[in-house]
Amino acid sequence: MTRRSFVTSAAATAAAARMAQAAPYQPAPANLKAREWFQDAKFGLFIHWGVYSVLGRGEWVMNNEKIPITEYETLPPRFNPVKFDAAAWVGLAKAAGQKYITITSKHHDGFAMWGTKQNKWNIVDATPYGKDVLKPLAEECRRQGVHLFFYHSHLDWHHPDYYPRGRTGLYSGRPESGDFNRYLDFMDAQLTELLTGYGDVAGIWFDGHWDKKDANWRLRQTYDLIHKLQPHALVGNNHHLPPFEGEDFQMFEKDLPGQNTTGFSDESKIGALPLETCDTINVAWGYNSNDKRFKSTRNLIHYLAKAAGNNANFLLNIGPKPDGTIQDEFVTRLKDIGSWLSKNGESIYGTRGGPITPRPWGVTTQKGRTVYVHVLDWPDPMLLIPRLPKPAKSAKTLDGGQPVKTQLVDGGMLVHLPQRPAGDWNTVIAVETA
Ligand code: H79
Repeated sequence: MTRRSFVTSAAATAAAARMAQAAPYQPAPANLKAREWFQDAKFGLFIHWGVYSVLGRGEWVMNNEKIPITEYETLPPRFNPVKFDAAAWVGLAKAAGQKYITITSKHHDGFAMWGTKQNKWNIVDATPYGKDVLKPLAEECRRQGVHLFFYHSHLDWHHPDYYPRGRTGLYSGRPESGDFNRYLDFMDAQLTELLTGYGDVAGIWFDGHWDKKDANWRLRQTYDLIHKLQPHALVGNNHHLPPFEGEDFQMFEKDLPGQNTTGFSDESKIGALPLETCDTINVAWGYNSNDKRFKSTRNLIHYLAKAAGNNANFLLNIGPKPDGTIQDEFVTRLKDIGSWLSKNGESIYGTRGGPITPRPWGVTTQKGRTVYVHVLDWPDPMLLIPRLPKPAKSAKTLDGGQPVKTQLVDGGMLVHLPQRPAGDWNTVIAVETA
């Protein structure tokens, strides 16, 4: 081979490799519109529900307690959620002021909460309940005007073709063999069912990629399939990494964008896509009967405001009980947040992060010419904030409409705060600017 022909063939190989790479993802107009809707919606209900709920020790119980598949398979016969009421669940989300629901279609245990035709490891074939729960939920969401996302685990502790295995699910007792591409075909077939049998799906929320960070997940192929079936569907992936090509939003788990209190958000640099952060009301995602560490309503409202002030949505989780009911501690908190939103929602819905970046005392959001100052933690009657980009014309409290005096001073703008009742959740000052 001459030198020249070597160079030519190397260049040809490189060109072929480039051709083989997927073209840059071009979101459809419907997808771009859905992203705007998503950012305006701001607040969603996360639901972790599966056969693990029976044990009441969270959704990681199979992995954490090293339960082999043979034993774990005794759970579906005990899962009979006769009190499941889709209308009540969607009604609760609405009462909380939530605009969308993201529910586990399949968590890491691989169990499908709908009547998948791809295997028998699903609610229709393996439980005494024998009914698809995603279908009535999808119908009820449509009826009540709530958008529906599916949380879908990449990781699977039950499927024999999830092989080679990753960092988790190592005690399931599966044979040490399997065909990962066949597993991915299975997953794409399941996703096709979800995207063709349940009406409009707002998006797919992936999780578990981190189990095998370096595997070839064929992400782009799966993302393209989703966008082909429903162009508006928003794809997000909780891989704790910066967004990959083909994704439509970026999420953070138990951390505000840019924070890393969990220890696994360090590589999730904030990208250009719409943002979402998710968190729990107590600690666990799936039902955990011993978990009494409930966050206060105040804390949750603050988190919602902080998410909005960081230009992100808040997806707040509940883990319903195995009988289909939702524990009171969750219901009361959700309703209290809804009551705060009924008076202060203007400072959350349809807003974007405000002109003043998040501060120890609180955050700002904005919509049009209005800047919303969320006073989360400030005991004194005066608050000094940086000058706004445009001069303030007037200011008032959002709840009650009490006029609020603002005053330009050296070093910023003084806000004369109204008297706030003890235990006040979040006093919002709406500042009209020129
Ligand atoms: O569905 C909920 C949880 O079950 C799931 N995501 C939320 C939305 C979740 N899975 N794992 N985690 C949450 C915690 C993640 C821990 C990790 Fe790791 C640290 C992943 C990678 C580093 C655990 C430890 C898995 C591998 C090492």
